[in-house]
This record gives sequence, C-alpha cells and structure tokens, in this order.
Amino acid sequence: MGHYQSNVRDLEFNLFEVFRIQQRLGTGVLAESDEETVRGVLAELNNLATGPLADSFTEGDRNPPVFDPATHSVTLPEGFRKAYQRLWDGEWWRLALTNDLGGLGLPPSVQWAAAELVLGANPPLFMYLSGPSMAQVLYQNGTDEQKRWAKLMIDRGWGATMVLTEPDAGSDVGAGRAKAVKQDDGSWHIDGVKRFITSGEHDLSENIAHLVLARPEGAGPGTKGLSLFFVPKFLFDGETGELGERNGVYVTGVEHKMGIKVSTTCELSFGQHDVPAKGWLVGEVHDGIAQMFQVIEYARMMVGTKAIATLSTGYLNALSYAKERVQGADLTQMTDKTAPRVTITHHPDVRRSLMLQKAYAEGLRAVYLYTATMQDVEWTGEGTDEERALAARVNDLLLPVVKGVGSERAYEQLAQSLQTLGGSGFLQDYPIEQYIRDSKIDSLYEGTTAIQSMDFFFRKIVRDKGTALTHLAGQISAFIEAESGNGRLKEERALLKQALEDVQGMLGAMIGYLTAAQEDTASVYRVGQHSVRLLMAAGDLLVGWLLQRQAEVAIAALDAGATGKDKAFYEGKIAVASFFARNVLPELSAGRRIVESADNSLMELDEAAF
Ligand code: ST9
Ligand code: FAD
Repeated sequence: MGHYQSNVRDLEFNLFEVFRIQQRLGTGVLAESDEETVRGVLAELNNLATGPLADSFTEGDRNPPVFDPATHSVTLPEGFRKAYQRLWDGEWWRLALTNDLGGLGLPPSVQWAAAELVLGANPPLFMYLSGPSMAQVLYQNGTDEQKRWAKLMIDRGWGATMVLTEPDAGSDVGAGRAKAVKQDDGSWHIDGVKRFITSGEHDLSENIAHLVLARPEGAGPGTKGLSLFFVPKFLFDGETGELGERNGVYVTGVEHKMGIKVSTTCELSFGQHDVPAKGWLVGEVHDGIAQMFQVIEYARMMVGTKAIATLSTGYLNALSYAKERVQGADLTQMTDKTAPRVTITHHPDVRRSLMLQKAYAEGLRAVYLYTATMQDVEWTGEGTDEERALAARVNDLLLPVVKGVGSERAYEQLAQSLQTLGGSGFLQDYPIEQYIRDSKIDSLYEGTTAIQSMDFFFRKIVRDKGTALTHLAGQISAFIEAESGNGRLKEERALLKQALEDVQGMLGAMIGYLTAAQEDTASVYRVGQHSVRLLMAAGDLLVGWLLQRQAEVAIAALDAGATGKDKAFYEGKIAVASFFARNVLPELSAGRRIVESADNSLMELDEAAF
C-alpha cells in the first residue's frame, strides 16, 4: 500500500449529505454533471492519487531536482516526471477551468474535493500543474491578443509561476523594487531579481509563463504602484505558439529546503544577463496587485487544502498503525503484570489524540468545502445579485481561516500523528516525518499566519463592516436554536453557543482597541497582539459548528437505519462533534479573557529585555 490514505467517503459525505451540492448540478454551466459524474470523477482520481501519484512522493523528497547553473536548467526525478505526465494525460488540468476554456463543468466544491486527492498524494504535482489555471487568469484579465496566448498556454501545456517576492519584499510585497520600462513596440523590459519562486524552472513543459509584479518607471510606492506583466521563458509566435528566442528571464539559484523538495523554489533574474526580459502588461491596465490577488486567492485556498489533505492522511496513517500496534496492558489492569497486552487504541491518551486529529482533519475539511460552496454561487451565477455578493464576501472572510488555521492546525496535529507511532514515527519508513516537513511551508507562503490574521481582522471584518461575519454568526445561531438532532447533542449545542459568544467577545474587545487607537495610536498594538488568537478561535468555532452540522446529518441517517460501515461512519461523526465541543470549545473562554484583559506591556518592553 502506498503512503496516501484518502477519505473519499468523507468528501462525498460533505458534498452530498451535508452541503447537498447535487441540488445545483445539472443546470447552467453545470448542465453536464450530476451526482454520479461527480462520484465517478472522485473515484477515478482517487485511484490515480493513491496509486501512481503517491508512488513518487518519497522519490521527489530523497532525490530533489538538480540545478545546472551553466544552463540555468533543472532536471526533475524520473518517477515524478512520469506521475506528472499521468496527470496531464488524464486531462486533470481541466478541473478548475471554466467551460469556455475546456473545463469539466464541475463546481468549485467538487474541484477542491478533487484537488484534495492530488494535494494529499503528492502536493508539488498540483503546483506544477497550475499553468492552465494561471492561463485562466490571463484570459480573464488580458487583451484579445493575450486571451489567445492564454489558450496557447493551455493547448501547449506550459507551466506558470506567480512572481511577487524579492529579498526585501516578502510579506511587504509593496516594497518590491523590480522595475518595468516601456518599449516603443508596446512591450516592457523587466529589470530585477525575484526570489523563492515556485516552479520557476523545471523540465515538465516546453515553456514557462511568469506572471510578474514590477513597478513601471515613475509609478508610485507600495502595492498600488505595481503592475502585472506576462513574461514567458521563451518568446513565441502569437498565432501558433511556436517557440522563438530565449527571453532574458533566468533561474540563477534553486533553494535547498526542509520539505516539498521536488517543488523548485527559484531565484529568478530578469534582464541581468545581457538579454532583456520582455514582458507584456496584463490587460494593458496598471492594476497589478488586484489582478495578482485573483491568483493569490486561489493559491491561498490551495495551500489550506494542501495542509488539510496532509493532516487527513497523517491521521489515517496514525490510526492504521494504532490499530495494529500492541503495547502495554489496559489501564484498568495496569497493576496486573500478566494482563494481556492490547493495541494502543485501548489507551485513553492515544484515543484522545486520535480523536483530536480526526476532529481537525474532518472539521477543517468541512471548513474548506463550505468555503468552496460559497465559490459555487459565483461560478454558477445562481441567486440574486445580493446573494451572490454575500457569498463572495463570506468566501473572502473564510479564505484566511482555510489558509491560516488549516496550515497551523495541520502542522500541530501532524506532530500528534507522528507521536501516535512512537519512535517509529521518527523514521523515514513511515510518511509522517515527510508530511511534517512538507506541510511546514503552508503557514509561511501565500502570506504567513500573522498576515492571514490581519487580513481576517482588518480587511475581512472591519472593512467589510462585519457583513459576512454577521451572516455567518446568524447561520451558527440559527443552527443552535433549531434544536434539531432528535433531542441529542443538547449540551454540545450549549457549548457551541458559548464558543460563539466567546469569539464575539474577543472581537468586541479588539474592535474597542481599534476604536481607542483614534485617541491613542498605540492601542492598535493590542489588536496586533491578538489577531492570530482571534483567527484560530474563529477556526475552532467553525470546526465545532460544522462537526455538529455533520452530527445532525449522521443522527438522521442512523435513525433511518444505517448499517455496517455506514453505521460506524455516522457514529464516528457524532462522537467527534461531541468530543470537540467538550474538549476544545471551552478553551475559547480563556482566550476571550486573555484578549479582554490585553494591555501594551509587551510593546513597551525594551527590545534588549527579550
Ligand atoms: C507564494 C506562492 O507564496 C506559494 C505557492 C505557489 C504555488 C504555485 C502556484 C499555484 C497557484 C495557481 C494559481 C492559478 C490561479 C487560478 C485562478 C482561477 C480563477 N484579497 O491592504 P492593502 C489587494 S506567492 C483581495 O493596502 P498593502 C487589493 O487590491 C507570494 N485583494 O495592502 C488592495 O486594494 P484595495 C505570496 C487584496 O499594505 C491592495 O491589495 N505573497 C487582499 O499594500 C492593497 O491592499 C503574499 O501572499 C485580499 N485579501 O500590502 C504576500 N489584500 O484595498 C503576503 C490586499 O483598494 N502579504 N488586496 O482593495 C500580504 O498579503 C499583505 O497583506 C499585502 C500588504 C502585500 C497585501
Ligand atoms: P517576512 O515577511 O520577512 O516575515 C518574517 C516574519 O515576520 C514572519 O513570521 C511574518 O509573519 C512576520 N511579519 C512580517 N511582517 C509582519 C507584519 N506586518 N505584521 C506581523 N508580522 C509580520 N513568493 C512568490 O512570489 N512566488 C512563489 O511562487 C513563492 N513560492 C515560495 C515557495 C517557498 C518554498 C517559500 C519558502 C517561499 C515562497 N514564496 C513565493 C515567498 C513567500 O510568499 C514568502 O516567503 C512569504 O510571503 C513571507 O515572506 P518572507 O519570507 O520575506 O518573510
């Protein structure tokens, strides 16, 4: 058996039993798909993911790409290349495309469920496969000529990158210094050095299209002075896509990393090698940061889903091991040295840890899929203008949760998955040590957790005037008050109610600190000290809510007579919702007290005292 343990049952449970996405299939842009097609897509991709895609997971880690500085080229390991080819030949790159560009006619909720399978099996494959999705962004924003280039990118299978970061411009993208100089023929010359560029060089495609943020000469400071440029590795014939001269963008270094080693992380030099790096202004408009955020929003969802996919396979690997590993006697017989030895699933602490891993793996899966159902609304164009606008705002609000909370909890809980294996977990015979190394990046790139938390508070709550948040809180309150679940889980609903009040309390205190900053600017530090705490608390609240929604569905299914594997599945759903409510949600009350009593002593402390 390969390393990847997927959970298609839970994906389908979310899609069809909880979020009931079948109701939107079969009409409009989704006319060609129904429940059976979706189940078929997931089954086929699952076979690929658990087989050929997972097979090169360790190979890519133990034999990382080889960079040749003389030719600025990179060679990827053979098994990984083959896996990529399987994905490409299976036309899985069509998943996230709209119908006019040859998409599969599936909504984002299904796209992301499918993405989880690839991201759990071998995440760098998904990143190398992002050329067509990036072409979609060029298509959406480009001139007519650039729309044709976008189609060529897809037809010819070109790779793509998103190019923001520079040595002095990481979180602070607006500090970027790469500049763009307009040429008489309407193109631009890009000049500068970018770093940490994913998929900046490889040998999987004949060409690579870089989407680059650079500052046109004379443009203002900060992110608003940046424009977005399309910079191909090779120049090409705009009608046929036939490759021409090498463009002046070269990889000048490939990083040695802790994890996702097969995903190249490149220093990319523009116009530093006697050949100009020619670029074209996307859409001929200077709206770079907003255009790039179309890519970033997708990538943040992808990173969160990657982390959650890894957490899930980590948990399932830990569970398989725990069911087999015999060690020690049952606690009730601990004084009897002749008592039979039991599998470690009998030990309360192992059970506690496994149930917490299950809670976050399944709860966060529900969070990203719920978020994806908000994207479904925009994708299908269903509902009124107001409904679509609200869904877009809720999606915006939830993206930092998917990305920020997904990545932090995955890394934290994967450490628990490893712990379940004892010393064996530390060995490379098992995949968990690689999961931990490969998933650490998720809390760093695409905006660190601190950046996600500030996005959540300042942009998605304060600037949104709480519209999306109020809607979501209303949904949670309505669930609590509906008292469904056939009289069960009453105490859990009360705990959820308290958790909602606690998150609202934290938020209230932080808005108070922000308001006070109008008189005393330093008061905003009290927000900055606790924005990650708020984000994580909101994540726990959402996990708690969605696990209870799942439990409600499970209770109905059991009452309707579910048997066999289904019975165990549904009982697990009720158990995990109850466990999370009783063991995690009460911790939010302590968090609220901490936020409510925040002062600024931390900020007043001399740096030397650290
Ligand atoms: C990276 C890549 O790390 C890692 C993995 C790569 C994987 C490969 C690629 C796979 C993806 C494939 C993609 C295909 C795409 C498919 C699409 C399909 C359709 N939401 O607050 P302000 C905008 S890459 C939306 O003043 P500052 C907005 O326009 C490196 N827009 O910011 C706003 O104007 P306005 C990742 C947002 O103080 C303007 O920015 N690096 C949002 O100037 C200015 O806003 C990072 O992520 C938002 N949430 O700058 C950097 N926020 O206000 C992290 C801002 O008028 N740092 N805008 O609307 C940040 O995010 C900073 O907060 C900052 C601050 C740079 C935005
Ligand atoms: P810094 O911004 O220096 O942050 C250091 C620390 O300070 C962090 O803990 C951060 O949270 C904190 N911090 C910084 N500013 C603030 C603030 N204002 N408030 C609170 N805390 C703050 N970039 C691309 O453009 N394209 C890519 O394809 C790409 N791929 C990458 C792949 C890998 C493997 C890696 C490691 C990076 C990649 N990046 C890419 C860059 C990545 O997006 C940045 O590393 C990330 O945005 C953080 O920037 P930084 O590393 O400069 O850290």
